[in-house]
Amino acid sequence: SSLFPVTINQILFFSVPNCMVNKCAGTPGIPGTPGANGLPGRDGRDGMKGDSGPPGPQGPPSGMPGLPGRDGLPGVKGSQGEKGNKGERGEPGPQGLPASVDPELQESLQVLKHRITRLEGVLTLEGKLTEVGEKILATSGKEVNFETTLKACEHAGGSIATPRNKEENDAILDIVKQFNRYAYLGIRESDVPGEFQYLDGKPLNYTNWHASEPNGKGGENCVEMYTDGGWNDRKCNQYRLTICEF
Ligand SMILES: *[C@@H]1O[C@H](CO)[C@@H](O)[C@H](O)[C@H]1NC(C)=O
Ligand SMILES: [Ca+2]
Repeated sequence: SSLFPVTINQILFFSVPNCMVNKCAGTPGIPGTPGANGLPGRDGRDGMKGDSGPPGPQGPPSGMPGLPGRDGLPGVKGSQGEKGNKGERGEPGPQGLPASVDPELQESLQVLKHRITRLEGVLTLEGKLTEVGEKILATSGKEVNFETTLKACEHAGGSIATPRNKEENDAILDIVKQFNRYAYLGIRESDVPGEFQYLDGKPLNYTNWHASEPNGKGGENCVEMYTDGGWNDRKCNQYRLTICEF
């Protein structure tokens, strides 16, 4: 803005003709002093938009809460809970066929029978099992007293061998001979000396006493089988071959 007055002066100085009037000779005058500064000019056009500034500080937590964020990743599986109470009994199922006409059941029975027959064959072959009528006889091969024999047979789910006829006596005898050991029988002296009975107190309907036996007269309360199949009354504390019936 300071150029403007100078330019005006120069224009005035040089544009005034030296000889426009009658007398035009003489020396040019000294240029005048620069005029005072003019008024400020008008504002220029707006400049280019500047870059955005840094984010401002976080405001006070007074605003409304924002919308909930998205669900996070699923967590680790928890441990198993406690067992619940037993539920109520359900409705009965449809009625099945009678066992006698159920083909599946009959088939299973045949398979079982066949298996058991073969197992019995194996055990019989090894001398571990003797079948006589409805009974199965077996020995542990151990010699123990009468009380222990009773317990051992009961523990195995059977009872001490008790011959109720000649056939059963012979079957027990087979085992006695095989081990060449006497065996106690399931027979005991009753309260009447010299009178023997089964362990359930019922009277004997078969006996095979050896000659001159029983002779204990109340002093021999148990009965053992000799290796010829004959019976002898004997004290109960002897060690005899354990033979059970099932
Ligand atoms: C004795 O009775 C039983 C049944 O209690 C029977 O199995 C057995 O064969 C009978 N003995 C004799 C010799 O009749
Ligand atoms: Ca005797």
